[in-house]
Amino acid sequence: MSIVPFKQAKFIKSAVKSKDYPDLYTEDGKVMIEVAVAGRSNVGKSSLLNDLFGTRRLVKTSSTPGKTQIINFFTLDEQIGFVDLPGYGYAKVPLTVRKQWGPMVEAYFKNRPSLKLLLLLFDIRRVPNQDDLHMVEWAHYFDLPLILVFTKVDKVKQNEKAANTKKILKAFNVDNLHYVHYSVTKKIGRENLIKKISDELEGYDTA
Ligand SMILES: Nc1nc2c(ncn2[C@@H]2O[C@H](COP(=O)(O)OP(=O)(O)OP(=O)(O)O)[C@@H](O)[C@H]2O)c(=O)[nH]1
Ligand SMILES: [Mg+2]
Repeated sequence: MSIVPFKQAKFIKSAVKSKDYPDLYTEDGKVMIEVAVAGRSNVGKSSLLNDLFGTRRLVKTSSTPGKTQIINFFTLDEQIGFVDLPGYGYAKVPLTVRKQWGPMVEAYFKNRPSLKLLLLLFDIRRVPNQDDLHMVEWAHYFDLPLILVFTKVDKVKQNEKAANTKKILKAFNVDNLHYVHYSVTKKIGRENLIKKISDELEGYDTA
């Protein structure tokens, strides 16, 4: 069972600095719990959010990596906040913007007590790099539960999917890492991810 219907998503605002983050409350006045989506540039963060929300263009996607450079806040069913974090690791993004990324994301983790879950997206065809490992370390440092989402699984064959999964989990070197395989194009993983998110957030006072 899902804790919310996953039906009605809204874009709230974009922000860089913590003073500009929105104060999000549920209808009955409780602080909304929040889920953030992180991962390398072009991994499919914005596409996954649209897929989860059942929207096509609410979250802006692009075939040009580095599209999302700011923190974008959404609400789902007036109950859960969702955040599309800017992707990391794209060399063609201007240096000034890349320099801003670390402090921006770190400040978000630090200054957002309502943040209760991180979805870390990872392309099933890649191997984790320093930035990816750093992201996992941050989640641990900030005591943030983490779900690893393998994206674009439509791009690999079944046996490759299994082999890559094993290899990537080993590289992340974290015990009991929850993970889900996902494909927006082939419609794989949505139900499973919703279930995992719901399980993770169930203890919090939402609905
Ligand atoms: N084949 C395939 N392509 C996908 C999938 N998900 C996303 N893509 C494509 O990957 C590209 C990047 O998707 P985005 O959702 O914009 O990626 P992002 O992580 O938000 O990128 P930044 O905002 O630049 O960090 C787009 O061309 C998408 O159509 C998937 O499941 N399968
Ligand atoms: Mg994006």
